[in-house]
Parts: sequence; C-alpha cells; structure tokens
Amino acid sequence: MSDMTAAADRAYREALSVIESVEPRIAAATRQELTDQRGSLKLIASENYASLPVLLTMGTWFSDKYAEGTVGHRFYAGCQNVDTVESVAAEHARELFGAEYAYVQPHSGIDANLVAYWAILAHKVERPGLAEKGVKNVNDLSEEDWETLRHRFGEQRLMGMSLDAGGHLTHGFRPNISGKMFHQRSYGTDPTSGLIDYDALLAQAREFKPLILVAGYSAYPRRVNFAKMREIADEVGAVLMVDMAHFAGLVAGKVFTGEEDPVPYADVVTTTTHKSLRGPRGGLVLAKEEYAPEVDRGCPMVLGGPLSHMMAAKAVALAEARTPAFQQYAQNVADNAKALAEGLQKRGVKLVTGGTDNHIVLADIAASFGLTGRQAESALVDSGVVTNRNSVPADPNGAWYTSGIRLGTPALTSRGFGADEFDRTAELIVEVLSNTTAADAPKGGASKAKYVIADGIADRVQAEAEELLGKFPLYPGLEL
Ligand code: DSN
Repeated sequence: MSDMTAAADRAYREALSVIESVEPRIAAATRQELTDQRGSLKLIASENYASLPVLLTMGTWFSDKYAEGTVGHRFYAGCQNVDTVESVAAEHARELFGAEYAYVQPHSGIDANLVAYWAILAHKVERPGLAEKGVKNVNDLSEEDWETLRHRFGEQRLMGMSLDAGGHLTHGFRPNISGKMFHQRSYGTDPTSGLIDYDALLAQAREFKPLILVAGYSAYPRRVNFAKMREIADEVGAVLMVDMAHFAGLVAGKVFTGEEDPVPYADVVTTTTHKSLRGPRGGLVLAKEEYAPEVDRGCPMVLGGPLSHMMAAKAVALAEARTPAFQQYAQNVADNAKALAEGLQKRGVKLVTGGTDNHIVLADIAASFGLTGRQAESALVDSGVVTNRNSVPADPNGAWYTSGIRLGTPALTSRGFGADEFDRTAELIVEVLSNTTAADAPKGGASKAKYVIADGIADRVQAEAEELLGKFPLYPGLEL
C-alpha cells in the first residue's frame, strides 16, 4: 500500500466514524456504496472513479464559503482563498484544452449549457435602446425596449442532435428548458449507417438558420468532425457550441486531436468534469475571449453561488489530466471500447453504427435478443453488470423502454481493465442476455418491462464478474 493510500484509509475511517456519531445510516450507506461499486461491472458511459486526491478535496470547509461573482470581483468579503482556487482551476482548464477562456463555476453539464445559452443570447441578440439611447445596463431600459428585448430572446433558434440519434436533452429536447426557450430543430443520423450526414445537416441548417448550432452527444458512438461543423455554422451564420461532456477526457488526453478537437473550432465549449475527464461532479465552460464577459455572469444569471470545494476538486482533477499517465488512460479508454465492441459483435450482437471510435458502445438489444433496453438493463443489474438503457435511432420502443443499452469504458479502464477483460465482459453480457426472455404482460403479449433469466445464470455471472473485478481492486488499501 502506498503512503498516500494508507493516509487516505486513515482519513476516511476517521471521517466515517465522525459521521457515524451523528447519522449512522449515512455512514453505513457510504460504506455500502463503496462495496457495491467495487463488486459490479460499471459500464455506465457517463460514470467513472475519481482519484483519492479529488475525492478528498471535495470534503472541506470551502463548502462553507459564499463567493458569488468572479475572481477579484465578489459580492462577499473574505474570498481570497476562493480566488486562488478558482484561478488555479481556470488556469488548468485553459492550458489543458488550449482555450482562450475558462469558467469553472457550473455545478453540472446542464448548468454549463444554460450558462452558454444565455451568454450566446446576451452576446448575439441585438439589444434595443442600448446603443442608440446610450443606455449602459439592461436594467435601465425602458419598459417598451425591455419588452422588445424579451421577445427577441424568445425568437431565437437552436439546432442540436436528436435524442434518439444520441444527442442530449439539453440540446433542444422539448421536455427540457432548451426546447422551450428556443425554436428548435433536431438533426439525426443517416438511417443506414447511423452516422452524422454532414451534407444533410448543412441542408437542414440552411433551411432553418439557427442562431446556435450544437454539436456533441451522450450516446453517439463515433467521433465528430468539428471542422465540418464550423463550416456549416459559418455557412448559415450560426454560433457553434460544442457539448463535450462525454468525451472531454479523450480531448484532454489527446486522443481527439485536429478536426476531432472541438476547442479550436467552437465559439463556446461546455463539459462536465466527472465523466471521461475523471474529476468531481461538475461542469465548466470554455469560450473564445469575446464571450468571456457574458459567460462570467453565469452566476447569478442561471447558477447559484459557486461551490468552492468542487472548484478546488476540479483544479486537482485538471492537474491530473495534464499528465502523461492521463493521456495513456484516455488512449486505453478508446482502445478498450473497440475491444468491447468486437467482443459483442463476434458473439452476434448488433451495434448502432457497426462499432465505435470513442468510449461508447450502443448495442441494439431488440434486434439482437428480442428484449427491450429496460429488460436488458434490469437483467444485467441482477447479474452484477451496471449499464443503462438507451434509445436507438427511430426507436420503436420509445425513450422509456428503449431498444438499446449504452455501454462505456471510462470507469473500468480506471480500474485497469484492458482488452482481455473487456472481451470477457462482452462474454458475460451475452451470457445474461441470451438467457433472458420477455415475460408475459398481464393483458397478454410480451411485457416491455418484465423478464425471466434462466435459473442460475445471474448468480453465476455475478460471481464471475466479482472474480474478474477482484484482480483490479477499486481504491486498493481502503478497508473501511
Ligand atoms: N447523465 C448523462 C449521461 O448519462 O450521459 C447526461 O446528462
């Protein structure tokens, strides 16, 4: 055990006994969560395991400090240490991604996207009365000009990838505020290849003329060409915003370079910090300098006060992501996704787009096993394999039951899994799903939710998963 792990072991043991003295159920749930995460194959593409330094940084008294505003310009006194934290995190983010400007306050990816949307609106939508009447602040606009401005904000157009093609709900999906605050249009993927068709996208953008073109995804198993996205945005006069929440680790780790790196091409880039980037839960915004004044107003425009303890943990994680070890990790994530995809395909599983070149594998479960995504997700959880159900393009089972499961390699790669272990993981997944059948629905026909796993399979796969995981311990040395 390294000195660092031994110190973390002591720290967590003492911390849990302090927590236990106040609310034992929370201490017990915290211990149980570690046991559960250690004992299952975590394949949720948006999850990971942060390092001990990142985890420890989250639990400090920075949580107790209010710090609305920005570095050196706060609405509260006594923010000198928060200023240090925010400056260091932003410096790492700028240097890691080669960005002109970084804002590290967003609490999540959704928050980061809201900050970006408002910043783009504020930067691009012409404000009546401000220039010609010499008004400096929107608060001083006349009622009439203010009304005009609100209408202008409400008239803007956004175009993002559709949910069932792999886009995110914040990219203009109607049940999300982005689908309500903008007139929205979605672009899909080619029905045969499952890939983005840039010519079709350009034709759609020409016709719709969005103010904001959003690139990025949550469930698209392929790389995006951001140079082409930039050309399309320029052709129609749109702002290019990229949500790289899922693949930020592959950008940071220099797996996505050149035209696959969104930062040089996009006006604004948003991300979470906890997915492939392997940091604490949170978000950040990178932008061209011209958007900085508006992005800086994220709090209080759409964000609550900054979570200084989380900004501190982001700084630690971003420092980790600047190391050669992280670059190797990112390459392994992509290589392992290929191994997982090949392991599934050679056992007869149909994959959306026929494979992967990022960290995501999207398996068409309905086509491969005659199950819904929901049945597959549940049968796998019963067997110690944690995934999530996901729509496939033009999904006949809708967004609730779905026809697919989404698998991702960031978490198990952090534990040290390589190609052999991902091939074995594919074997275990197929063993469960080929021994699972849809149960009868109460009103006749097949249920979309209930299922039956053949006797003994779930226990056997769970035991085999635990044996595999035992060779790659999570936080080794932590014996709580
Ligand atoms: N929850 C994230 C994901 O699973 O992709 C997106 O918000």
